[in-house]
Amino acid sequence: MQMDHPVVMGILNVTPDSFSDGGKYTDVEAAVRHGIELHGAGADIVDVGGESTRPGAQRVDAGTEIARVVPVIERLARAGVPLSIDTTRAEVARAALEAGAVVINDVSGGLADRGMATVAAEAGCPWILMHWRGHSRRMTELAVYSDVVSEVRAELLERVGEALAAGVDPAQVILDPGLGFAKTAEHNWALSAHLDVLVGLGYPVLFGASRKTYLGRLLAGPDGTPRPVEEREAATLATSVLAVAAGAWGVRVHDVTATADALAVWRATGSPRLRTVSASEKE
Ligand code: PMM
Repeated sequence: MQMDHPVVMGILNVTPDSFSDGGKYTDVEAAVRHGIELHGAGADIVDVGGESTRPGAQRVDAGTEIARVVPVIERLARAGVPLSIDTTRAEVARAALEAGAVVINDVSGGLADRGMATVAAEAGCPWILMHWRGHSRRMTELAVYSDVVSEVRAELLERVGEALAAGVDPAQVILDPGLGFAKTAEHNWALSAHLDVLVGLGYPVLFGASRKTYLGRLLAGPDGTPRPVEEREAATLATSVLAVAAGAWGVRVHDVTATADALAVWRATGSPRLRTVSASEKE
């Protein structure tokens, strides 16, 4: 699949309980309409998910996940929309690929279901390996690092090693720092500031900050109340442009129109790249 950098991935959660768009697209018609809208607005790929990964979320079974995503994927694929399947389950990924998805987006990087590597290797499709330490229920207690950037780098490399050993083509590997997954706001900011470390691994890097809690905290009102989810778009755009300027291959976002506009500005400015300032230069 040929996709020009930077890639815009539009988010389509077919779940009743995702933190940002939960409940909006649970009926197939509404989900298909929104997927077509995202594609029309400039999404290179639409990411369909049937299980919420927000902190503390309860898991659904594979059958429920498949029943949520497959009818939507079938219809959108028929309409010519390139699709990824956001799942940690091999069984769901397989059903989604059969229904017409062309990319696996696995927030567990293959850790949650060791069968995922076989599905990805057999399909020969791109596989997004996100940094992850455990399911949503346990995410908060797992957010412990002495050096988040080097630990995320090392843990992602382990995931890549396992994927390649299972026969996955290195050209199909895409990495993702997993903002908000077993990470505090401080961890997310450190990973954003040092995205070049992950980019330097040589694999495309996807960056997914869209509307996440740490942006709400950054923009909290004087009484400490986090900025509501629907008012985090300007901050999301800033993270997306900075990530692309730091070398990210793509961004995963809710508001595709605004993202496409912001990236048009970045392109018109000559696609500038951030220069990493080393510690010695700072002193
Ligand atoms: N974040 C969420 C879900 N899936 N996939 C990737 N690759 N990267 C992410 O950061 C990511 C993801 C959670 O956010 P959502 O509830 O808005 O989908």
